[in-house]
Amino acid sequence: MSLQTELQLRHLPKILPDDTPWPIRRAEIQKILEREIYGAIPPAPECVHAQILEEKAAYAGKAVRQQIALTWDTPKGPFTFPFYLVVPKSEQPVPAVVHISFSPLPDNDSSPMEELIDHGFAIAGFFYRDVANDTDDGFTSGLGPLYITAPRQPEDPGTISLWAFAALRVLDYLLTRPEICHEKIAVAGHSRLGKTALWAGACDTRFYAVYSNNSGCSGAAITRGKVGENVQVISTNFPYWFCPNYQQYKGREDAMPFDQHFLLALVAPRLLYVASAEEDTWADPASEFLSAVEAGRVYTLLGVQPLVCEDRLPVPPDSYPDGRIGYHIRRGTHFLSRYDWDHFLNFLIRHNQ
Ligand code: GTR
Repeated sequence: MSLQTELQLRHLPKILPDDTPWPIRRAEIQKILEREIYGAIPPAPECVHAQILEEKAAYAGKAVRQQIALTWDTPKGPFTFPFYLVVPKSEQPVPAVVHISFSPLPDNDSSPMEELIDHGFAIAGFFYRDVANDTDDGFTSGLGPLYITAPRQPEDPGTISLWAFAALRVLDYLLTRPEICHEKIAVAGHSRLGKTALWAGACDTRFYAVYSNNSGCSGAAITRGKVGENVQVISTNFPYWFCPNYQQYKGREDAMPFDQHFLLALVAPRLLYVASAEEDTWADPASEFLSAVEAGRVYTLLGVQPLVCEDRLPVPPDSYPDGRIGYHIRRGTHFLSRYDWDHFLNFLIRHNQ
């Protein structure tokens, strides 16, 4: 079946319904996603303050690794959280990736740090639970009580917006560091943190590239016709990830005035990379891929290359790095692997204008 036929079967709402200029439509789409699914990311503080807690030469002297505490004023007092920054030694400013991470450690199963810096990238990573717990605790941890007042209102942010907010603050700080190339800071995450990376990168155009790995339902994957996880399941199991309004679409995906290709389209014309895993049927590779194809309409409108791919659903080891939307599918299960990082970083290097 051709991709156009696959997409027609999904009955998606149109990203570009009429002649509305893209900047206006873009703002509308962001508002829709704020109102209906994630809640708006809180406003930026006036400034962030950084304290370098520890600094070491690392990885055979190829890089400098720092532990940094970042602080800013919230409406209810100061908030501080730690992150690490690993910068490869270089004469020139280096590109960087903000990694929203499942681990507080720079090196872990999903972050082979020496390999990442060998690609020439600095990595700034933070542990998402240092920002807000990943439990339905009534927004009593981390940033929760500082930005959300009980009872939550229909459009109040969920934890995806709070985690994304922290990524934006790391970005604020990286923009003060002379060893970092300020025009080349990307944001990346896996699974629920892939959803978070997409939302952070969609909302903040200072990120030049956005990477979602296996982000699935309410992330990259279009919801209409999706297999595996759906809105009913995700909004029941993880209501706190989203704004309360999202609950109304349980079992009513067809009533949503959006689908997830809207989220990907907000990244246009910047670099977007979506990765799937063959056995990750909960996330649904086909729905992640079709979303990337459909978001390409906006890339084409803006005069840049969308996803460049075969006219069929992907199978491993398909890898499509040529357009400004890149995609790969690998064998195996739900995981952020070395293979995934390597493909993503090589995609950025390939598009290094
Ligand atoms: C699952 C959830 C997915 C995905 C995953 C993860 O339980 O259903 O949406 O985000 O967690 O974050 O690993």
